[in-house]
Amino acid sequence: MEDKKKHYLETEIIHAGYYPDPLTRSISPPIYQTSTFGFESAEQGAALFTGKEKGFIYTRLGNPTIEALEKAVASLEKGYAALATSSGMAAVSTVYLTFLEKDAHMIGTAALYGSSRTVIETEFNRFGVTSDFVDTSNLEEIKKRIKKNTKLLYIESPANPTMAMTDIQACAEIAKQHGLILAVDNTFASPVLQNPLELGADVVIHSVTKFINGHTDVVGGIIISKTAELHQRLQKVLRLMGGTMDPHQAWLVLRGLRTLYLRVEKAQENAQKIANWLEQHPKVAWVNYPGLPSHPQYELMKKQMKGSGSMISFGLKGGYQAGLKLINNVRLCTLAVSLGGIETLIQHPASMTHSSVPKKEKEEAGITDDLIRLSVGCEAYEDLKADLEQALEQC
Ligand code: LCS
Repeated sequence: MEDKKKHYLETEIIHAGYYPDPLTRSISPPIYQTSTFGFESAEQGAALFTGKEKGFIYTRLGNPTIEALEKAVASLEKGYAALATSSGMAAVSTVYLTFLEKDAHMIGTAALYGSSRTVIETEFNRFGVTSDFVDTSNLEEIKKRIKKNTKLLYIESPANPTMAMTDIQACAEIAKQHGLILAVDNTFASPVLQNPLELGADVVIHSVTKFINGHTDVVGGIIISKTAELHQRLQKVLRLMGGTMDPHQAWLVLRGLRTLYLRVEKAQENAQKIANWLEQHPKVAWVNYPGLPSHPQYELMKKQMKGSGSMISFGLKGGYQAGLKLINNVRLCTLAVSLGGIETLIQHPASMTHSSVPKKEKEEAGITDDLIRLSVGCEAYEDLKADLEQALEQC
């Protein structure tokens, strides 16, 4: 039986979306590794397809293991329902395909994850979609760009990799006034630190590759909708386009999810200490971390987030060349893209995660050549600090 009582978030993360298996009472949900489900009769098959009867048909259309993950994340994000996808980009593209149409216009955060921007500018543009990627921290920039054909306001907060934040509640008001869908990529915060649907967003997406899975061993995504109507529109597109998740992938993500609270808490504690230390370091020119009072939106972080997370971007006084030396000399931190795992990763966005964005647009978005991005993991702070210190000595 599902326990309907409201629990603390730590408890919810461990139990959400799981009903003990009725056959065996197994604690871990079974992996229904099947592409299809048999029908009891021709009549039942037809009833399942029309929706008169509820049940599973074919894994692209739904699967119990995938559904367990979807229910868990929908509950953590306080949404109506969720749709798990094969990658974070499948979640992003499904949102674009659902809410944009031929000749539609969208407004997005300039410092989006590189591919979330590039797919609009180089693929959706082939169907007449136009876009303005602006500094969404500045609400006037958004208001200025709204046109008759604007359909979607798509924001990332904190943004990858600048850590710039956007006022989600204020964006929800703008979206409501102009009849736009507000979609928020909540990957950097995770559902532990921020719930955009509660702040008025319509749709939330995550690359579950990052914090939700947390173990750097799965690629996946998820879309959470505020209402049944939005969920059904997204579900129709996802099922037709086929970017659905696989049951084994869903099981791994669900396993990772159960420790999300512990991981976010530990990584955030490390990140705050590292950001404080880096800010004082003589070789460091600047640090962008929402938990530092020097962050331009420190007050906004306190208003809309429950914590400042574990992503940091910073630049060295020696600029680009010094940054490359730093990332080439770390030993415990790993030079790799991706983020939100238990291990600390470091990378250079301008030449790696955001290399698909043209240089001029990158600079306008604050993705400068000296910017180094650090995804702080769950190791001992002292070990991380010692590693960064020895690498900084060589810069
Ligand atoms: N949204 C955000 C904020 C991301 O950071 C990423 C990937 C995606 C969506 C796409 O998710 P995926 O398809 O990769 O699961 N970000 C990456 C990054 O910063 N480094 O490597 C991938």
